[in-house]
Amino acid sequence: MTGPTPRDDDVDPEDVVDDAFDEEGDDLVPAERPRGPADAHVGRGRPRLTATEVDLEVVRQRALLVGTGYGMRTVEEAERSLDELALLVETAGAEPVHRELQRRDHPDPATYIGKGKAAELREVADALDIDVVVFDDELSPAQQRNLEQHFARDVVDRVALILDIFAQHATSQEGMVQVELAQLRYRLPRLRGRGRMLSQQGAGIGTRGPGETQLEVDRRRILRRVSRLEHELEHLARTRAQQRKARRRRSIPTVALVGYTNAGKSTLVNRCTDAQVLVEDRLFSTLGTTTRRLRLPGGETVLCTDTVGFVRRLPHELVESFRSTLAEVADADLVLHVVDGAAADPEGQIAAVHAVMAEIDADALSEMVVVNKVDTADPDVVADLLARHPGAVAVSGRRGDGIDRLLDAIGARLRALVPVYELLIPYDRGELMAALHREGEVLVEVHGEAGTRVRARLPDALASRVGAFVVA
Ligand SMILES: Nc1nc2c(ncn2[C@@H]2O[C@H](COP(=O)(O)OP(=O)(O)OP(=O)(O)O)[C@@H](O)[C@H]2O)c(=O)[nH]1
Ligand SMILES: [Mg+2]
Repeated sequence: MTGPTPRDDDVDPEDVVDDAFDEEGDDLVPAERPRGPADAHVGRGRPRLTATEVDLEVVRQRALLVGTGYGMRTVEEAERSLDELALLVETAGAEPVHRELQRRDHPDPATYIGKGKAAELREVADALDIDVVVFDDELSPAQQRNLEQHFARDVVDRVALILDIFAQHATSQEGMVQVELAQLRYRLPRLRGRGRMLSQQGAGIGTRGPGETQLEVDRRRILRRVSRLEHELEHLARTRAQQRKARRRRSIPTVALVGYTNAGKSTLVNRCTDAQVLVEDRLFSTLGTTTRRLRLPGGETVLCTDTVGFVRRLPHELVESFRSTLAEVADADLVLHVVDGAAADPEGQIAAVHAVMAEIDADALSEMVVVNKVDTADPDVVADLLARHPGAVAVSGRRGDGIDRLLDAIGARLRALVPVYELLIPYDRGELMAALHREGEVLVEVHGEAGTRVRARLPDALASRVGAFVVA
């Protein structure tokens, strides 16, 4: 790993001199190296190609996109979903060559799109020299198998595509374990029929018991690997939980940025702190988490966490595997929900994010909607979003509009979250008064006969320490 040495999370906040401060060693920014199309074959020691050779790394796979808009109400919604699928395909490194939207209320159990449509698309695939057929909907293992036979090509569904993107982009140790686990969980029920292929990749002599089929051997091997990865992840999750506990003890409020992928979360974190998180105009630039210290205009310090973006129908396997990363969100004091105001359907993206939040039990958190990209968004759309989401703030992470207002709003929201207590502190407990000033926010202080009457906002840890002096 390159880059600065990660600092111990347990350090006293006062000891941290600069504002930048990475909590997860393996999420250090330089580890996420910049990527680009030309990057695919750089640094692999690949010899120069001769004129007759073709570098398959450079020739992009040609993809045929198929959607049915199953479960969607309108054609527009189905079209948008296909647009997004095209972006996902590009992000995965393939080229969307042709798209086909076939409205269907009930998927065909054997082929999803039905025999007739499948035959028609086979011709299209042959004519356009297609390498891979990508379905926008989730296919059952049997459907996928049937379709692969029918097309005589790879058939991939949205879930597999997203898993593939995550696998390509994960750079942190935790991220890689999480993605592999999600892929194995996805593959397990799809093993049948592919069993032989998998086995040939690595089964050694003597691994097969008497009477045991290839499929059972594969299953067993994958299950073993799954349990190893789960174990590893548990260990990493424990470390993370300890870091969070330490943070709680220090009672530094945490703010987590969530939002649809490409909404501009990393841009905002970079703008508000001096973080240098990778920003790119593509889906899933960020897969780990980066936590930075942020000083608000009121002088308070908060920790600000940037993390992985969400997408419609994020595979359940991924949410499951990314639970420990997403726990950073579930544990935050305030969620900044970044919305791309220039997106085709911002409200749809908000709903998709809320669906994932509910899956990780983070839907009860205090949330502030941040409408981003006001520099390019339609002002009417922005006004609409602000009206629909009370307390929302409009900003441009790129240009800097509205950032001061955003920081003020964060401060106000966090202050409102901390309960106010009335206390009577005896004069001989000067150390408690000092703690109230240091760790809480003293609103009123009146010196009386029995001691000092204080009204103050106190974080939980401090409130329990001075609990004996609380009056009515
Ligand atoms: N016009 C405009 N573009 C922006 C703004 N903020 C971010 N962007 C662009 O939007 C793209 C995505 O930005 P990121 O900050 O990487 O988005 P993200 O939400 O972190 O995305 P993921 O990590 O992929 O989920 C980049 O091309 C940014 O330059 C903005 O205020 N205005
Ligand atoms: Mg990002």
